[in-house]
Amino acid sequence: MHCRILGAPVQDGTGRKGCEMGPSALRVAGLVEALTELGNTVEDLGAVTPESPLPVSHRNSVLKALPEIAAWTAALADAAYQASSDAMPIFLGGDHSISAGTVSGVARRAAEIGRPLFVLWLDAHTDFHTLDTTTSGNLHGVPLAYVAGLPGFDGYFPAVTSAVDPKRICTLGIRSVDPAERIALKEAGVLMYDMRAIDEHGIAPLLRDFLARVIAENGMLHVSLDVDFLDPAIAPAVGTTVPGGATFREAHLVMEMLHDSGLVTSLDLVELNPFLDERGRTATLMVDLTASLMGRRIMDRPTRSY
Ligand code: DIR
Ligand code: MN
Ligand code: MN
Ligand code: MN
Repeated sequence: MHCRILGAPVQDGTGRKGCEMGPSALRVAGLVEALTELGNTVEDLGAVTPESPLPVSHRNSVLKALPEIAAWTAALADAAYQASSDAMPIFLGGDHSISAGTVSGVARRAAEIGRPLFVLWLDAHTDFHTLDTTTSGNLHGVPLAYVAGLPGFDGYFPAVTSAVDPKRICTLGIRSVDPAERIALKEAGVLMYDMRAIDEHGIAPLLRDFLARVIAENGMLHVSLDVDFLDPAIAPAVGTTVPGGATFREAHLVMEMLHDSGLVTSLDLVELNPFLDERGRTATLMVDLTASLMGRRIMDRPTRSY
């Protein structure tokens, strides 16, 4: 696989500073080396440069850094579209607001190729607010609603040229949903597997069902991995920890199944705040999970195993 690494040092989408160090920490933790060892070719394109923020005001007065995040979204959408021409882009956040740009860019690419884009959202949160419904004002809470084409972003964020069909979105690991998101998710028909579903059924059958749908439609698959998908006990370096997250083995199993499926065409690694880390352990875990997604395994398996 040919991988293109793009840094997106964005931190204005959260209420707290530190995510701008995310790309550096992932590089220091050995991301490029891990990918190369697995036989991939890696092109590190460095950091994307945001467009100039244009002043805007919005009726929702709690919104934070709207011009800045809009400018990043425009630049990242362009960069993602370019980088996905003939390679697998890996986007290093930065907070989760970067996915407004990364996913809309790869969605434009998928539409051009003529294949449907599916999105696997690995997160404690659903990030399905609109600019009107967010009560925290943190724009890392809106990217999934934006790429799904929900109304209210027009005139603030770049126009979405190819929205992702909400029915092709699977959120997994969910354990924090705000009231307005709950309503919007249901209305849109987003597939939601919360922690209870994982506890009751196991994570493998849930993911297997979703991957079967991607295969059935010959889809492309974007994976967006938020650090807080993981349990805070193993991944403390994130501003919005929620107890009861995915275990080390559940997370690796997801990554190994994704690798075996051969379906993943782009990846976000987001919300890492190295300032909150214990000697880089969360960055190292994120790199190890990426390695599992890109083919690192304990033993070879006799059969197709997802
Ligand atoms: C909450 C928390 N739903 C909000 N969101 C996120 O602020 O909108 N935390 N994404 O990581
Ligand atoms: Mn542009
Ligand atoms: Mn998120
Ligand atoms: Mn989250």
